[in-house]
Amino acid sequence: MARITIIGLGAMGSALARTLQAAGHELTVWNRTPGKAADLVAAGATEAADIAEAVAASPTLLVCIKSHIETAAVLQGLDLTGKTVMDLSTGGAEEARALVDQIAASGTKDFLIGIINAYPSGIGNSETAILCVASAEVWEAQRDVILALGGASQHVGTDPAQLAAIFAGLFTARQGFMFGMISGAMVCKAAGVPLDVYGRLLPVTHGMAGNYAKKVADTVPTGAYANAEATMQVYADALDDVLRSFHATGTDAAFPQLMRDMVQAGIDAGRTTDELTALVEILSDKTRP
Ligand code: FVH
Repeated sequence: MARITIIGLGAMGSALARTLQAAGHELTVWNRTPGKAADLVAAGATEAADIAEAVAASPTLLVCIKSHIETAAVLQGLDLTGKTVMDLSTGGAEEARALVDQIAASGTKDFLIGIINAYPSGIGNSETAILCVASAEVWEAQRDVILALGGASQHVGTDPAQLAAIFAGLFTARQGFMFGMISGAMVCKAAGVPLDVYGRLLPVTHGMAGNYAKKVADTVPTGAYANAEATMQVYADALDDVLRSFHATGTDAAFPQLMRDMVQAGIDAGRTTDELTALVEILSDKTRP
């Protein structure tokens, strides 16, 4: 079992700490505001008096606070020689790179930066995924710790800036579903559809959306957009129908209108018979008028 210092005992940091403690690791914990460590200490963890003591206590530091910016501020000026620094706080590409540069200047190139795809209640579950960038060596060394926190966790590369893009890509995909459900509930509510009926029907459409991940994987990497099962024009027509329903019920149509505007770019580019996924190519084209 490993000696690990957990820095940050908010909702997520506490869940990480509880899970690693239950897995038998020897924990030192620190939180900026005192008073959040009582249960962990009662179960055997040591509470550090300050950040310097917390860093000195273990070879592995696991930080989960507000963002990479606060992580950099907390670790500023500390000697990190011989340490592995794992930051599971969120942040953008620039901040992730700046953090890695700062900890390298503080004595260690051994970093792991991870994105937690779960709420605190999901920590320790087999289906929870923490997506990590780290060197192959650091991933191998820390893999068991990360897998204890999320059984579906993966090593996705070595560049901290790319992790921020992966987060942006996955978060956007997920939020598209969530905001879609919210917009969908609005149009149904305005039309008098019982919302328990709408709620029960959502899995029907989510099945199709889930399968779309395969369509993206089959077409985007290769550019095989021809022979579409449902063409760009089909989506344009369907979205026109959807917009008519939103307008007829006086429902805010901003979300379906955004999708319709994106499809229009494909139509304007003359790609009416291509798969919708061709929009990745069309909308990424910086020379597009
Ligand atoms: N909670 C969730 O569902 C999401 C799931 C996905 C990943 N996020 C990220 O996890 C990081 C921590 O989030 P959290 O849920 O633990 O957040 P809080 O409960 O609000 O606790 C915040 C902790 O951060 C500490 N903190 C804030 N600013 C500083 C600072 N300048 N210096 C040191 N520590 C700081 C705060 O300390 P305190 O206010 O108790 O003194 C808490 O420990 C986050 O990146 C999410 O995006 C969670």
